[in-house]
Amino acid sequence: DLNKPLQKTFCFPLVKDSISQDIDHILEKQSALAVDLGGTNLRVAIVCSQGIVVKKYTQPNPKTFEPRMQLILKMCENAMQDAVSLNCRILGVGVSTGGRVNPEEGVVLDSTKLIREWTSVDLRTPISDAFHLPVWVDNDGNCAALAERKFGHGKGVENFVTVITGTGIGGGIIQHNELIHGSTFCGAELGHIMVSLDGPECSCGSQGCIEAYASGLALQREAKKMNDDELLKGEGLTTKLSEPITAAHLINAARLGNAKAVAVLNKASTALGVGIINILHTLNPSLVILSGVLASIYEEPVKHLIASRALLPAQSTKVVTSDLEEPALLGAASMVLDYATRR
Ligand code: ADP
Ligand code: BMX
Ligand code: MG
Ligand code: CA
Ligand code: ZN
Repeated sequence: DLNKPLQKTFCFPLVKDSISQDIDHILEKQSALAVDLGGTNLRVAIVCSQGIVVKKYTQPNPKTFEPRMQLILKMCENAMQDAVSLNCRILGVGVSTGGRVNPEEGVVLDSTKLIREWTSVDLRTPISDAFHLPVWVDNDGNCAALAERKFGHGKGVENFVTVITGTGIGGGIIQHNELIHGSTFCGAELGHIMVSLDGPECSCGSQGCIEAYASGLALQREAKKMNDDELLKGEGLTTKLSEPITAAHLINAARLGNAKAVAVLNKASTALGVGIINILHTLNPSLVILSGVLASIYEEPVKHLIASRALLPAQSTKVVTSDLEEPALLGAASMVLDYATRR
């Protein structure tokens, strides 16, 4: 019966071993090891070919080079071991990282203060030496775009951009179905679109970048200032909070009607929206995909701003929030999976 599922135990005694090996092979899931290095977190995951995160490991991204390299290798080693028992066959390693990356060489060319000691770093050689696997590396925002193209709202969309909010703001551009890296691998650094001549200092060393207004770190900076000035306290709270203050505190305060918190979020949304309009007027994509922890907060204000301030033909640009859980990780995996399934 051809419709019966394959059964490992059903086989002819004489050729049992070769058949069961074949079936084991069929049942093995073609998978990728994915790594994502951000301003806060270091993540490793086993991702199978359908884009499902089978297992994920998260650690704080170490502040210096040596411990960071060691932790990457250690986390990958653990994942490689787990992949065996999960019956996942790892075809290669995909690395997503903050910073300007030369993907042809697998090298991080330079990075902002968000990831220190991360300049002229060859990631391909040590990882491929350790695991005897092919390694792909690209910028995290670019990886997020690859994930949207393969698994997300970007499927079948010829021209789209994605903006991902974490500690910083990452960007990725798909033009004619392909990533844009630019002439010196500095294209699609959308977080550093400047929307004011002065404005808050950015971790890149400049001022007025959208990242300096609207990133997780920027909102945390504002939340801390408000807490110091005793302006973060909400209903029934009379003193300063002593716990570590994050962007989430600011968002919470705004939800509770704290006018100052609302004003800070409005400014952040406006900066991001104006930045995105600049992207629309440069590339004229048909779709903008927002992702990361703050995406859903920014979606409506960004749409509103486009409707009121973009040039007429750009006003039809669709803006959506990503439905992918981990775009950068999934994009890192997609570099492996796309290569492995190429004929
Ligand atoms: P990265 O890739 O930069 O390491 P993540 O995507 O893991 O970062 O996001 C971490 C950032 O998001 C931190 O700046 C953190 O403060 C912020 N963050 C985490 N959870 C929340 C939340 N619930 N609301 C707002 N910000 C958050
Ligand atoms: C910074 C920059 C970008 C990155 C973005 C998002 C570095 C180290 N990072 O703008 O390359 O895409 O942050 O990164 O130069 P994340 O930390 O928010 O994930
Ligand atoms: Mg990130
Ligand atoms: Ca980018
Ligand atoms: Zn900047």
